[in-house]
Amino acid sequence: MENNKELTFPKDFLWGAGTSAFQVEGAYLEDGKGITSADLHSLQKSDKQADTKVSVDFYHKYEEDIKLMSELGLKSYRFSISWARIFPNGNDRIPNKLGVDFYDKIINLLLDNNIEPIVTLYHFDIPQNLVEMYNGWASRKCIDDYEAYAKYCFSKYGDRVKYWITINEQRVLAESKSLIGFKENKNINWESIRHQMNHNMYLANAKVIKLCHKMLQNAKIGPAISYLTTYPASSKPEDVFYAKQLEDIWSFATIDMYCYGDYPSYYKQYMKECNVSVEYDKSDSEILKNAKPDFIGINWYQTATVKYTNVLDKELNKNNSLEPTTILLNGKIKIVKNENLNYTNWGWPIDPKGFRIALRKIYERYHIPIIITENGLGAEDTLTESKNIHDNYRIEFLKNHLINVKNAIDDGVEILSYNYWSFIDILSSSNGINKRYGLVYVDRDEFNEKQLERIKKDSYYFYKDIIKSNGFILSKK
Ligand code: BGP
Repeated sequence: MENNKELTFPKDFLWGAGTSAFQVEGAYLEDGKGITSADLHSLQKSDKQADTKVSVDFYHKYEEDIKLMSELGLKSYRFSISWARIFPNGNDRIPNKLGVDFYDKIINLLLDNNIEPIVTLYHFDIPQNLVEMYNGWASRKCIDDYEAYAKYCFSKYGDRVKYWITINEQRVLAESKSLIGFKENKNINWESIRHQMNHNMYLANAKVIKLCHKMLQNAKIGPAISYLTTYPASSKPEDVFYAKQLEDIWSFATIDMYCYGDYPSYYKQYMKECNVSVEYDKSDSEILKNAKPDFIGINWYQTATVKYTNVLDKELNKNNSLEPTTILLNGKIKIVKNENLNYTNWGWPIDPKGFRIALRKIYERYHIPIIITENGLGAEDTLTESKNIHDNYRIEFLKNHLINVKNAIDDGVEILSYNYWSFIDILSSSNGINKRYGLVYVDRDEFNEKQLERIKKDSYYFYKDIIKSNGFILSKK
């Protein structure tokens, strides 16, 4: 481990943890909530893994869970509001009171426990009715409905919520038909419409940032992106170029659009290569250029090692992890194993030094504050007879990644908050409950909910000590 200088973090650093509505709440149709694309995405796999019907039932257990957050000493909790709890059909004239009250209680309880709410407005779960009505983000109507939803949330919770996240990982959404909500239609080509959906989400993000700045002078708002940092498989120029190209196309083009309000030329070139284009006019350009995020939310898990192959095989590997053999960028590249790194049993490399590289790259390119909105380890945990979880692997992950967060801060990167993913075991977007991320274990398995008992893992106690010492104990490890 690198020699650790003083590891005390900035005094007002927000030590946090995160979840998202569809992955933690359950009660998927309770108290008036409408069904969402994320519900359907999860219900499609109900025969293989847990789904959003119950998940870990935060909807009924939030008081117990927020008490656990308080005991942990959290300074922030990143969670999402489910659009369909507020407006069950996505664009109802009257909000759903029981849904509105639920988030009111969450926010009040967090603040009573000195925990800063960091609220994501949209985390993969568009109300399905909007997909049925106009194919969701394929239509510009979705921009208006999302803006109306955001305006309601700002008016209702803006007196207490200071940190807002517009959209979680829109580029990832625009690659997943089932998560984004898309109705197959023989007249619509997915490859081209998904770029238009992404464009409409850029417009929605910009309009809601502008609205937030107008309505809530003291709030900070920004998007959260999935940032896959890349390495070239060798010093061969084509490996180096395509490692850059993947990072640019998948991550920097998105942040370029958020921060500068236009597609960078390399992205326009890429769209030409893909024979796709997006319809946008002068008014779009003005909207996009006039909305600047106050921070960038970074969801960071791994690095990818990129090899130029130029094979035409577009076979993406099946279980949605970037394991070797993943072919991307129109068959030009392959993600290969990095012999210098260990891997999780879901094929994700563990690369804490890569985290420091990632944070430096983002900050030195955009020079705006960062909130780490997600960083964590999905693993199969074992509950012992004496009801303990000795997750030393997660403690190692947390320790080494936080040391590199501090190194990045010492390098000059402005980081406002670190939100470990996830506070409590949640539904993985792709792999059910057994891909456990939580600091708190939930005693259920894929098909048997049991009592959903909450059990603190060893990593919970480790993180608690880190928070208590404001990171100082990391230098003693
Ligand atoms: C991010 C999502 C999170 C979470 C995380 C882990 O893309 O924002 O919601 O799902 O990935 O990925 P997974 O759940 O597939 O293990």
